[in-house]
Amino acid sequence: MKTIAICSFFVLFAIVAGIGATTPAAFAQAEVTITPDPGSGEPTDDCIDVEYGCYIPGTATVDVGGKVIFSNTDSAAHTFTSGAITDDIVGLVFGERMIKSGDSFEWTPDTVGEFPYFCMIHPWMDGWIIVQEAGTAEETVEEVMEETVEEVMEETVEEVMEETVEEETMMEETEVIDETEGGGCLIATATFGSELAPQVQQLRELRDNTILSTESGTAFMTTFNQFYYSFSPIIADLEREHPVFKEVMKITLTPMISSLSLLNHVDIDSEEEMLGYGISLIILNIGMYVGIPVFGILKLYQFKKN
Ligand SMILES: [Cu+2]
Repeated sequence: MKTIAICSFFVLFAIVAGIGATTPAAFAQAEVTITPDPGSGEPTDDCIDVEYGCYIPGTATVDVGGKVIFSNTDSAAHTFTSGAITDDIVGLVFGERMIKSGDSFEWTPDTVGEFPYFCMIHPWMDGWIIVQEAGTAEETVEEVMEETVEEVMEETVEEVMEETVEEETMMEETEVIDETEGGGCLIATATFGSELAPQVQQLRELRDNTILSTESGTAFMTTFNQFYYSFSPIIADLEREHPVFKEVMKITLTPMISSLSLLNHVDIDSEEEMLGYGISLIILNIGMYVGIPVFGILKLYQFKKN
């Protein structure tokens, strides 16, 4: 029995080694073009369910000194921003700007390494770039082979263990997807009931077409997103659980959305204009949400005194 087991293991190893030997070694490329998966800007797109599925290829391998072309062939605007949504600073290596439909930009990596990137507008979109020494066989071929052998061994020895780990990983993945679904409009979507509600559409268009078309607007959105994602899932959940809270949020958000709609009626062509309108709107909102209640309380206080 023992002999058979050992023999079959050798046969298995021989097969795997044979496959490895007959597969021509793939080399990292001097040039690679990355495009967004068409429709990946929609939070309902299938690409979300695939790991690194929203960029093509999701994992790109390129030579040091080679060229990575980020080409936006999708109809929506996207970013190819180095880093991850959870990082404090993103876009340090490449891609801090929005790329409109039909536009592209290039990056020449000068060090070996692995570079994750994502889309600031649609944070569920992410990908990897592996930068290797020129002439090195692509990591994936050998790695996949090794992994196959490892998996077979683990399955026979620690089948139960692996299943548990797999389940946990799957659960984590589902959680991440849940959090990112709804894009930048989690609260608005929960408040107004649907992704397709006019208020949500208005906010999305404003973000994609106006705010992200300038550098200062993009910088603001990045900072805002990091802050916003820290609490928006909690509020969205509360709204779904408590209908009264949802109504309160609806009333609370309406003045802000009305003030933002002012941006749809002005032309913003420069950084100065974006800054000007942006700061004015922030002051206007502080006035509405802080100034008016404070003024009211003060008046009430005076009225009681007299
Ligand atoms: Cu995008």
